[in-house]
Amino acid sequence: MLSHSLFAIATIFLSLFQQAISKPELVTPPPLPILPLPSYSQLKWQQREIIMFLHFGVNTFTNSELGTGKENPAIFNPTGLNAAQWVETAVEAGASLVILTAKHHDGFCLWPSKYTDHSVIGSPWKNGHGDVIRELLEAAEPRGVDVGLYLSPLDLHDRRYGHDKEYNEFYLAQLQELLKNPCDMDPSRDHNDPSPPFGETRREIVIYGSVREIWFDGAKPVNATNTTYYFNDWFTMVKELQSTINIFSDAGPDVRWVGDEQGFAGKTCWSTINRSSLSIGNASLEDYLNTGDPKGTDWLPAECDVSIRAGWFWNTTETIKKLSKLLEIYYNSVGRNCLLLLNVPPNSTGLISDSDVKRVREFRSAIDTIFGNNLAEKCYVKASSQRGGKGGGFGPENVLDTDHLWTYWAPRDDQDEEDYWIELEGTDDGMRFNVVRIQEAIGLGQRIKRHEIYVDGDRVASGTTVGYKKLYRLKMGVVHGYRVKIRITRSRGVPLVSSVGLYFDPFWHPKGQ
Ligand code: FUL
Repeated sequence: MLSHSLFAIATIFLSLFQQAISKPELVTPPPLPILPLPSYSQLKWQQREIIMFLHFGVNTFTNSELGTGKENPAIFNPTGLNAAQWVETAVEAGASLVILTAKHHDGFCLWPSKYTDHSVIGSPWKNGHGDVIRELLEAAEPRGVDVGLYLSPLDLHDRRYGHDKEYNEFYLAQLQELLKNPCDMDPSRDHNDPSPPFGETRREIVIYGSVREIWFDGAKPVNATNTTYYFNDWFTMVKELQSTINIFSDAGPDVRWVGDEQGFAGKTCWSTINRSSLSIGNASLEDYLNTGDPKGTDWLPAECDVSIRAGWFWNTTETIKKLSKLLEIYYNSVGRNCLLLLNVPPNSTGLISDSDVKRVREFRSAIDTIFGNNLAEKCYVKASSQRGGKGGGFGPENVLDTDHLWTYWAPRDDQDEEDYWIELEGTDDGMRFNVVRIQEAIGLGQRIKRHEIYVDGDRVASGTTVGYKKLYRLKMGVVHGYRVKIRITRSRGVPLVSSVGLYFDPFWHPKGQ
């Protein structure tokens, strides 16, 4: 009898215990990622969307795109140089990073490098005491704008170019000058604040602080002496000096070239690619760079570099791209899962010309107008299924919040679903729009391979990759409808959609509309 009671009490305790430990299982965890994944710095980079390039140097004073290396440093005299004006222009463009040509192919250095005389030291500007990099860093820091540097591997001036060991030593020395962190020089400094003093003493010690991107250009003109670049040494040194920096080159390792200088990514554009198939300065790879590779083992997103003018350097004759061209570039770069690196070159006075500033303002204001009113926000949203059921944290309503990375709609992955879809239903009046935005939760890998968009049952657009951001300007122009359905028909694993938007773009007039 006693043993029966003891058994009953033990059973009650066991079931209470089981209930207690089963509770946490109610919260459904996120799905497994699909590799490769972005690094922390690559994710930060991706969210910048627009960054600004500043091509500036002796070419600015010779109306030339490609210097010879024989320019006299005395021609460099930007008497009105105002880096704060460059930074302000970047802010007006909505760019949070500016990348300056510290040295272009002609070898002239915009900082007082102690390894060469071919620099601002030999220029009348500030009597040879100037330092453009320091001025840019000092102007950018208070405005919360980050700085990146372009250090051309090709150097048409230096006599060591063509002698592999000597040139690579020289190049690495310049990288160390540019990327050494003040905290490492003075342990008493706060490591979380690697800010000024910048460029402390001319030629003695030049220390700049945080640099967010370094640009290794792939150009090697045929008539230049062949020189082997020790890329592995360079990349390793860069990461040693600045662990969170992104390294750009044709082949990464953090950001890849998009394969053209028009600012256009491929209609299909994967952030994944096989780095082992890439090499720097290899023209036959342009198509592969443009589209990426769904089977790629490396996360290496593309940056689309393009100039607001015909050339990279300011000159006296060139015209500026029209607003409609800049918007086309935006849709074909940012709207195709890439970053837009827009070059806005300072002139020979050392200022960005008024005409360029005006166009940059128009461009930003147009983007803000187009994307300022998301009609999807007023919609009721439903989906084919949802991970963890109602209240599980992965519902379709997540595509309407402001987090475009870590909250997302996830369908169930325990069934053989043929068709994943999400549907937005507007109010009684319906919606008038001509732009659709779709974003993937890329923190868990890029997945979508094919998708289609329907308005009230009619297909209005279809495409392949989505990635961080996919933008469609509808070919038929403005549509009026009540229900917008996005079908994902092919995907690596289940698709994870982080955001959807519907907009009216007043600048989009296809076929004479
Ligand atoms: C190219 C260079 O040759 C151009 O001068 C420019 O700097 C562009 C961004 O990259 O390869």
